[in-house]
Amino acid sequence: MISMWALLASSLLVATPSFNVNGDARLAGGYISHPSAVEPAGGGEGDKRFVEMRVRVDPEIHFSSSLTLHVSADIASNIHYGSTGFNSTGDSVNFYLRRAYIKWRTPVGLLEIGRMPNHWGLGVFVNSGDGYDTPFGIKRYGDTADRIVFATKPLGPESHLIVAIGYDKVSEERIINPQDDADDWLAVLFYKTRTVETGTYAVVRVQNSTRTKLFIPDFFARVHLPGEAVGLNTLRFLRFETEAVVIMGSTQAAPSVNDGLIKRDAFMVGAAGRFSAGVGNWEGTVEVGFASGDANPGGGKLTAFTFNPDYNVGILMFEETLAYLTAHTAERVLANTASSPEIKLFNTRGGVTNAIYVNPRVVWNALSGRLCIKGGLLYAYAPVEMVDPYTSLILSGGSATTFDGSPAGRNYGYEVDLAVRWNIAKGWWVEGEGGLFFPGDLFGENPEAVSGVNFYAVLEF
Ligand SMILES: [Ca+2]
Ligand SMILES: [Ca+2]
Repeated sequence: MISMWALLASSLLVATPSFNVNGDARLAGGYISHPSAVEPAGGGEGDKRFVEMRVRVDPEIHFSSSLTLHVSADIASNIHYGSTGFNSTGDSVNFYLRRAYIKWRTPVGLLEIGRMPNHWGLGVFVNSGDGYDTPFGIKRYGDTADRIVFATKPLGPESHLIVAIGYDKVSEERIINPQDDADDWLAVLFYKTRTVETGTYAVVRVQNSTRTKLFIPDFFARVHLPGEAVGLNTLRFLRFETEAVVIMGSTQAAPSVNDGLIKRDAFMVGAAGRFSAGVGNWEGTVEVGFASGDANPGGGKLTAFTFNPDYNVGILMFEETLAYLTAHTAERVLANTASSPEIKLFNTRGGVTNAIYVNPRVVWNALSGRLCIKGGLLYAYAPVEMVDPYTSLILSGGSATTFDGSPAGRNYGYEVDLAVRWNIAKGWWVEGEGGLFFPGDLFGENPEAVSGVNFYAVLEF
């Protein structure tokens, strides 16, 4: 231990620190129609319009070639008008220090300590919220962990296998009581070459105050093959990516309506897979995904998995409509009964839950990459009936009903999306996107179509 501190001290003293800043400034806005048919029992709030702005700076201080301090702060994050779509995260802040952590490259591995981004695989379970790589929409949340983690290559610095172990204090994750910290113990096994990345991130989560003990293994794989590798010169690349996560164990930090605090078993499954191919200026992707549901959302076993809200699928179905309806439900259940505060977990914040979906997409790049046009189709069906805890447990005394009080259904319906991006200069772009969503019986009786448009102006530096 003493030699470790001596090493740290020497790496601090050898060189003069250098400094660089990354970050972005963005303006986003949108309009979403809110027809009366897609409306929670008790009435909705009409059409949504919003304009929001954010400036984020991510400075890095390099004390030496092996020791870096990473900081991330939002210096302005404001809603000018309205709320952020149906999916209301309407907090306005002037300065918020999101992250600060050190990365120390020791002779035996990489040590990271502090408040750092939490991300794994495709971001289905934990998602840093960084960057602009979602097919539609932008990321608004971002996971952060108070963590100490050590990563090393046990088979030598030239080998492909990475092993990491770590410890987190978590406070903003789902499936814990948000009023208290939980402990996460994590282990990662990762194998990486130029064409293949694969690994498993496994978490053991403990929260004594809520008798929570969960085991969460999360598998990820990505295979990226250049066209020549498969003997097809017209093909630019072929790519396959997948993530699959299971949450199992038991907890008392569970949404409950009129049941009091009891410990529940949990078994939840989420998975996504994408197959992509690039030919000339075209890129095609077929994405499929699965999130388990819970036909008894206020009690019994915990079985609903909700994707991370920064894993965007489409523009309207999950991102806006389901987010809006589930947020309303959580608020109303809390206002009307002595239910546990974890009923808030019913609010998806835009994440995919209780769904099997198919999302084929196509991207066309023109004018040497200046113009980018994206199109997508989204169809989803629920593995179990979508039961709304407010209408079913409070208004209709236990019969399985959906958001408007009609019998619970399983068809999400389908959505058509289109986006046009103009790349003005490197890291500087504007984009407009629009969607048309034809909801199925999962949302109620004969729901009308929902339409929406968003625009983004982003400057990354
Ligand atoms: Ca249940
Ligand atoms: Ca989202």
